[in-house]
Formats: sequence, C-alpha cells, structure tokens
Amino acid sequence: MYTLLSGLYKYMFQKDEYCILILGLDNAGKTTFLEQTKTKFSRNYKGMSLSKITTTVGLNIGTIDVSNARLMFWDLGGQEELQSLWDKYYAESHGVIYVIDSTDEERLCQSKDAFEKMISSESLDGVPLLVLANKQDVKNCLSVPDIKTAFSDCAPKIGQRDCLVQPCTALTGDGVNEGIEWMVKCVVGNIHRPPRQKDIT
Ligand code: G3D
Repeated sequence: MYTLLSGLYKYMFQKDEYCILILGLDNAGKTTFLEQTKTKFSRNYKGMSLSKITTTVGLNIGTIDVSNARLMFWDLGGQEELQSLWDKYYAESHGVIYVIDSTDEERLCQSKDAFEKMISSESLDGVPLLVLANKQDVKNCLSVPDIKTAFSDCAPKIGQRDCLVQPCTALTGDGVNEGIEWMVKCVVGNIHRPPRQKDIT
C-alpha cells in the first residue's frame, strides 16, 4: 500500500530534475541560447530582448519542464579567468551543452582547448555532450563538418559518451528544439547519473 501511495505521490507531485551546464567561450551565445530555450519551453515566459543580452559574467540560471523531466540550466561565464570555476559544477551535472561561435575562427583553437580540458575531467564521465555550432545565420561561418574536423582529436576523450554536434542559431531559435529534445532523451536514459527528485511547486 505504501509503495502504491508513494508511487502515486511521485507521479503527481514530483519531477526528475537534471542539471545541465552551458559552457563555451565568452561571446559564443550561451545566454542567448538559454533565453531562447526558456522562451520556447516555458509557457508564459517573457524573455528579455535578445539584443540586450550582454556576455555572461558569473552565472545565469534557468529551468524548463519537458514531459516529466525538469532541466535546470547553469550558464557559466566563459572568460578565461572564469573557466577555472567550471569544474566546481561537474559532479552535480547530468549533461553539458558546449556552445561554439561558428564565426570566430580565430578563437576556435582556444575553444577546442577549453572543450578538451572539460571533457578530460573524470567528474564528467558518462555525461552527454551537446555541442552547438552557433551563429549559423552568419554568412561564411564555420560549418558543422569544419568544426568536427577542428575538434577531431578530442574524439578519444569523448569515448562512449552520447555526443551530438548540432547546427544552431540561438538568435532566431533554429536548432534549439532539436538540441534540447536530444539532451532530454539522453539524460533521461542515462543510468550512470540518476536524477534528483524534486517536488513540483
Ligand atoms: P555568451 O553568453 O556566450 O557570452 P551572448 O554570449 O549570449 O551574450 O551573445 C554574445 C553575442 O553574440 C551577442 O551579440 C548576441 O546577440 C550574439 N549572438 C548570440 N547568438 C547568435 C546567433 O545565433 N547569431 C548571431 N548572428 N549572433 C548571435 P552582441 O552584439 O550583443 O555582443
């Protein structure tokens, strides 16, 4: 009887909560992506004007509900001095969204180094990685194959983890739904990182 009642309570009043990190160099479009995600997935959310977003210093957070899952996003600052804080969040995270500025060929190598350092952390073993090739609206930007080639020597470190490189334009929302839906499917199916149970408020 207790099991039945607690199962019913869980079904009605609890969600499985997953923490998703949004990482990448400064100016990659992390905050724009987060705002676009909240606008698309939260009913009644009135997003801030995307043109007013400035680069992340510190931490932006956001929460969305998709089916029975609650995704809590932590958008961390990407400046070099802030990257040293990223690993403080790894142990708690269920997924990583890594945003690349596809127009910034000059800093692509820097972005790859930050990505490689991040995936080398044991605390992220088994965590799904969504890599967003952002700013695809800009003419002559780097394509997904260009980015895959530039990041190809990271492949052994990615290992068996779920990983998707998704073209995206955070500014217009293109590719946002596909990326989030993929991430939800991966974190829900990931037996290595069980969710937290959260009462619905
Ligand atoms: P960050 O949080 O990674 O630092 P932001 O990045 O979200 O603050 O975005 C940095 C700049 O990139 C912003 O421009 C923002 O409008 C722009 N941006 C983000 N996503 C896209 C995109 O998909 N396409 C284009 N063309 N621009 C994008 P400003 O001019 O405010 O610095």
